[in-house]
Amino acid sequence: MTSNLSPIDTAKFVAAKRAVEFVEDGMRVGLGTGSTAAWMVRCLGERVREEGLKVSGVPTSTRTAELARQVGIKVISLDDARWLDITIDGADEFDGDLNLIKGGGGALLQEKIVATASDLMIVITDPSKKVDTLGRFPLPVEVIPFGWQTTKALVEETLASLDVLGQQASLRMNGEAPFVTDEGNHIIDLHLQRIGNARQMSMVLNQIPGVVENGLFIDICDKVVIGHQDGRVEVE
Ligand code: ABF
Repeated sequence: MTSNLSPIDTAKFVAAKRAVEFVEDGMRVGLGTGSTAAWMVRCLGERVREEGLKVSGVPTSTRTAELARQVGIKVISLDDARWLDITIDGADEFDGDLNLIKGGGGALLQEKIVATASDLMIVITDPSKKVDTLGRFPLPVEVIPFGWQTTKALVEETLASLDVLGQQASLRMNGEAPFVTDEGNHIIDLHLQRIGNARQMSMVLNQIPGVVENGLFIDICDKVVIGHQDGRVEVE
């Protein structure tokens, strides 16, 4: 599984491998989305096949569900599981308080529901995603398609009153058409540079009609496992 890995894939792989050591027999596991999380699904699948580990996985996207089935992980819905023992997922940014920006892959809604329903939420990452203050990565905001331009205008108006540096908002595209999430929604990416008060930003955004959820994960993550390109792993 790991021969000839690029340095960046080595970093993702070693973080994923370390994180799946937290999974124990019988656990219900939230399975994240993205390239780092895909390594975690493969590593967990390996434990299922080679050690006979028994787990039920709740995927956070259709792509993760497909990969989990391919590698032999039993897939169940969150409604079947109700509550999860652990979730392991990637992130786009994390700060010193383990607050996150997620959703660059477009799966933030299911990711946030699943992470919030978990006793332990572990983020796997490489060191490049650590920041002093969140906001360098564009903040994704999931909106329903109905009236999205009005919702975007309301979001822009709201930004003007918050502690941020940039204020540009753009509809995420997939080629010529708007990007569509697993729930049939669109994503507006906010180019803020620096989010002074992430908790306030998250609460204010979610009060705007038409906004379904935003990519700020505040007080949700418990641990960050950082993989390095030389194979070292740190746990924060
Ligand atoms: C998911 O995948 C997201 O929340 C985040 O946007 C993205 C990170 O992707 P990658 O691991 O490919 O950098 O975890």
